Amino acid sequence: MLKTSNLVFLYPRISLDYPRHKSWFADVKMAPPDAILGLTEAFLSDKNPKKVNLGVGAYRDDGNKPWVLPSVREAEKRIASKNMNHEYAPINGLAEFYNKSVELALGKDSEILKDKRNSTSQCLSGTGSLRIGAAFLGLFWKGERLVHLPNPTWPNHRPIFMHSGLKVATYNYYDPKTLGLNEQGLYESLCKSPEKSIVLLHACAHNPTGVDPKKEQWLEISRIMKSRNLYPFFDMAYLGFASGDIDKDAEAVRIFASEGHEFCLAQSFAKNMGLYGERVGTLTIVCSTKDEAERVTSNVKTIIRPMYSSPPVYGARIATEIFGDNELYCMWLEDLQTMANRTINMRNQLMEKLVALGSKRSWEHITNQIGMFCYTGLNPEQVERLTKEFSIYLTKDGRIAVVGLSTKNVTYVAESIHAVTKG
Ligand code: IK2
Repeated sequence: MLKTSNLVFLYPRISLDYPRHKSWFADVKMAPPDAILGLTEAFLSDKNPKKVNLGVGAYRDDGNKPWVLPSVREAEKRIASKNMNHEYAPINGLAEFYNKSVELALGKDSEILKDKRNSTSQCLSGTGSLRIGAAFLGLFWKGERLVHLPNPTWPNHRPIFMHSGLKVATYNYYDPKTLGLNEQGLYESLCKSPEKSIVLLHACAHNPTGVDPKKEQWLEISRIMKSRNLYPFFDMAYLGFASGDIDKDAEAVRIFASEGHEFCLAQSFAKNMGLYGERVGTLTIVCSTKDEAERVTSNVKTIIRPMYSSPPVYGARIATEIFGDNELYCMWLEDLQTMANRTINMRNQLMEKLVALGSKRSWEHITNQIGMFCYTGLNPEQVERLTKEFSIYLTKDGRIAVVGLSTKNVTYVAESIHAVTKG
């Protein structure tokens, strides 16, 4: 048996006054706060009772509270009554979930799905699905191919692709003069992209601009990309959330599918099911044959396994419950409508109030844009004034999360925007 005196003999250098190692990380510099999530921290420490958080894209009800969808609540009850176990999911997740997820995006009649040409895996929400997709492309195309991101885009896209060893460039997308799509610029950029480049496309409700191409424009984008031999990577974070109609929001992806493209598709159920923290999503890689899709999946698994082994099951079970029961599915479609309608209503109210206040600017883009965000066109100085003088938090590029507006704060927000933009 070991005595204290023996311990001193075995570990002679342990004593209370033994100096700690100086530091392994003394030279590490403070990293900048996240451009979006950092705003919430600043908002929380603000003492102004009128403060408004229009930074992060998370849906709020009219009382400015997070909203748990009634369909999700009901699915949770049903799951609880099943006394399920907590075993590991397979490496690429729950098949029942990911098969339904991709069906939602591509449609029930999808030829790709009939031919089983899809490699689909459950991943960690939209970000995780993009990250695994980027890692897969990086595995084969690192150092060879460029990824083209729209200018502007969701700030996380750049590091996601760069972490996978892919080089990143941008293509024209938004026109600050018209506050709309830079259609010609977009086509020109695509025509100039080196062949075989990867092109990141927002499937619907472009973040941050809320500006989406129309059907004819998607057809033209598809035509150019095919002729230039460019590889599409769709980011679908807002399916059903943008318009309240799944088929409408899936239009761009379905056009590319029917035009014969092979592509990557990252789906998120954060916004459309309100499952933000549950990290529910899928990555689909469309292939040319079933056999190729199986080989692709085997490689995707080799990326997931050393990263996080397998995805969490709870959120995917909720989604599966909703997909698998007609009554619950219809409830979810209504929930989508509720969120989309409240968002559209807030856009209308903000615009009407700015007009009623006598603003000389045109604010039509507020209602022309779609989805969770409005790209207001406010400049960095105006944004700074909104935050400093009025405690309204938004990203530096002038993006506001429309879902943070409510009947209680929309007048205050309109008055504050008017105050910093008049004169
Ligand atoms: N892709 C896009 C375009 C997104 O907008 C998001 C969600 N962003 O929300 C935060 C914000 O901009 O305020 C994602 C992907 C990823 O979403 P998640 O990983 O939460 O599913």
